[in-house]
Amino acid sequence: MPPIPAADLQSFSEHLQKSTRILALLGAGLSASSGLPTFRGAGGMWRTFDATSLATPEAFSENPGLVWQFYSYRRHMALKAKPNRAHYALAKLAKMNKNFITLSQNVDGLSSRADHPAEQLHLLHGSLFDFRCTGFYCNYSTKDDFTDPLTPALAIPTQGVHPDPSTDDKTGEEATKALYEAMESSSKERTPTELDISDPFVPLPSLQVEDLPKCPECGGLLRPGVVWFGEGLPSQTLRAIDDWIAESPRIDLMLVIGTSSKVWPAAGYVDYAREKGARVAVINMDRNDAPGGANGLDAGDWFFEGDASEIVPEILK
Ligand code: BV8
Ligand code: ZN
Repeated sequence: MPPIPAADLQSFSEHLQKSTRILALLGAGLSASSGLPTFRGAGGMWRTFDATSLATPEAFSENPGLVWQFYSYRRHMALKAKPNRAHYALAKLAKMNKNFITLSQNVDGLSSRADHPAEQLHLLHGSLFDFRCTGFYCNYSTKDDFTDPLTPALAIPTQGVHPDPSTDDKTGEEATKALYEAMESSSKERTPTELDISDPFVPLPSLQVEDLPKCPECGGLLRPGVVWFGEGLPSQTLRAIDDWIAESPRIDLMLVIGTSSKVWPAAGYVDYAREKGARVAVINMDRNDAPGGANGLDAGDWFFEGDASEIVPEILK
């Protein structure tokens, strides 16, 4: 990574010291160095599917088995991943400054696992580890369920052998375990974006609803507790953020880290911050993905080019 220009680092650090009200918007690029593929980079494909086409209520109602395999794969990947230095640096800043809040688009749970204070971390798009019941009259939901696999049929790899849940036949489990170990060892050599632990050319078994996670209260089908495209963001989260913004006429600094700023309404928070006087610091591998594009930054803003896991700890120290 090229060194951060000293003048930028200095002017940013001076402003950071003077800032109290700070807002951060996090995207998938923050977790890239933890080995989790981003949405729109090479990793934005899962098997032969475009990830964004599976993150919709329509995809789930059409083929819940396929969508659950997609989310089970991402849960598995997120559980294997570890928070990186940027997650920890942001958590440390939050502990030092109660007036610093973080809006994360990420559902991977890594900021929480870096001990980011929960009351200062707003998950705009939910979490891979939360569930909701799809039963019309049922309000069952659960948080922070890290079981993997959720059901035997969702064991990874999802093709080939998987234990027959209706019998106590252990051979399936042994074979899956062996496959798992073989896959684990092979995955070490592969870079994160290529890491697709289920071979895209082996058709996935079509899972029936009975293979999928069920509601313990009404027996209905559970869904991942994430916000799909076309769904509203959690109103309680939006209200908490609006209250923080309304608390004061000022926002001193906004950090925009590892996001293509293409998804709304998340991307819109930069405008709110600017309206309240914030200077904006963008950390991204690609200047074109700065809010408003390569020429979208104001005179007092910063663009730090490179890997968030290296830059964020550097500029926040
Ligand atoms: C809604 C959960 C209305 C699921 C996700 C205007 C206003 C409101 C809505 C819209 C609007 N215009 C369009 C819409 C519709 C839509 C939308 O935004 N579409 C886009 C594609 C145009 N928005 C919605 O549907 C939202 N809902 O508004 O509904 C409504 C209101 C009330 C009632 C009913 C309905 C819901 C959007 C939420 C969708 N769910 N995730 C899941 O994860 O499976 S979004 C998904 O994209 C992820 O959360 C992801 O985080 C997010 C954003 O992507 P990024 O994080 O930015 O990731 P990306 O890959 O794009 O970019 C990575 C970046 O990192 C790149 O810039 C790259 O250069 C950089 N990078 C890579 N490596 C590194 C790095 N940077 C630093 N270091 C590195 N190492
Ligand atoms: Zn239910």
